[in-house]
Amino acid sequence: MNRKAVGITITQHILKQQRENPQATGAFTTLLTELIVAAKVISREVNKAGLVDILGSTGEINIQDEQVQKLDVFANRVIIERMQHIGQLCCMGSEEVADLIEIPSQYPKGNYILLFDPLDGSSNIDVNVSIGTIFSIYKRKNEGNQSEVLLDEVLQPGIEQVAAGYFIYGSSTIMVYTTGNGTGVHGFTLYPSVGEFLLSHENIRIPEKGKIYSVNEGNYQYWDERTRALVDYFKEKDKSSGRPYTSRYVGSLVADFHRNLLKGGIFMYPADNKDPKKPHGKLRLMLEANPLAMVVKEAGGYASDGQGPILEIDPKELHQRIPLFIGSKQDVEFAEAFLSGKAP
Ligand code: P6P
Repeated sequence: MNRKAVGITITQHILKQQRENPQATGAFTTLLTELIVAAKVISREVNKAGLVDILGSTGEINIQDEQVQKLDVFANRVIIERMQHIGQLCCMGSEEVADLIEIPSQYPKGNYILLFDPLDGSSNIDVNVSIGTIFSIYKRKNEGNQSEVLLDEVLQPGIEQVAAGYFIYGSSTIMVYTTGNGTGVHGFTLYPSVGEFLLSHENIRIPEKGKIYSVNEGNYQYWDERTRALVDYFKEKDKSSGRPYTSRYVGSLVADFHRNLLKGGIFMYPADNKDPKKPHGKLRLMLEANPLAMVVKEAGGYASDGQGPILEIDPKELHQRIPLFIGSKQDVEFAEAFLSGKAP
């Protein structure tokens, strides 16, 4: 019986990209490989969360003013503890930690900056909805500098990312990432029996135009008039433009984004006046919008804050929030034109 070959592992894929990059030193390969180990550990805990006392919240409130889930804390700790000793990072930034995370002095420093949301969508853990880890990798501006990293070295526009992607812990665990510059977007599915991520979605391209809109319509009363009109537009009946679109909203960014990346459509988290502390919406520029904007751009899509490209925004704070319109290029460009008054 001819046994099916295992297929291309993520390690083989990363090493192939390293060989194709003359400047590569192997540092990035080491970084991504260790991050993948952290994701495997998180995936194992997420998938057995219902069986052990790791469900529910810790009773604390995090920097985002949100209930901290036990798995959030676990995922954050796994990534920090695994990544801090590999000698490739000069600092880290986490959605769960207010300030930059320094590399302890006993470990060598590197030139990469790792920003991450350890477990996005964690409020869905207890109801078995897909959740995810989002990551964004930058290079330190003055490479080789062993001095402490200053925040303004980290606050780079998304266009400067050297890599970005996410892990989605759902019916299966999938890793999607890109290193930009035309290298494409690739998806790898974790085979627990092999313990490896195997190439399952080679060169993902998002449809130019979709039929899905994703937004929390419960916030309708908190949006401005233009935003309400935009969402109403996607619900109007007009065969020539394929409307009404289908509404799909999981309430877990990685799940909503991943579905639209594969099927096409637009995800929106507009600014709202629901919480005066969050006038620019709920999602974070550095830790959610930028990495997903890099992925979607490399897959042929687009990401906007409603006025212009997410990737060109000059960040002011590590936890800065931003309105997000992301997905199929035609749909997001239309939304941006509509919101900035340049379309009907
Ligand atoms: P809302 C989950 O808490 C999250 O950060 C994202 O994963 C998700 O897209 C968004 O918030 C959902 O927010 O206000 O619709 O519940």
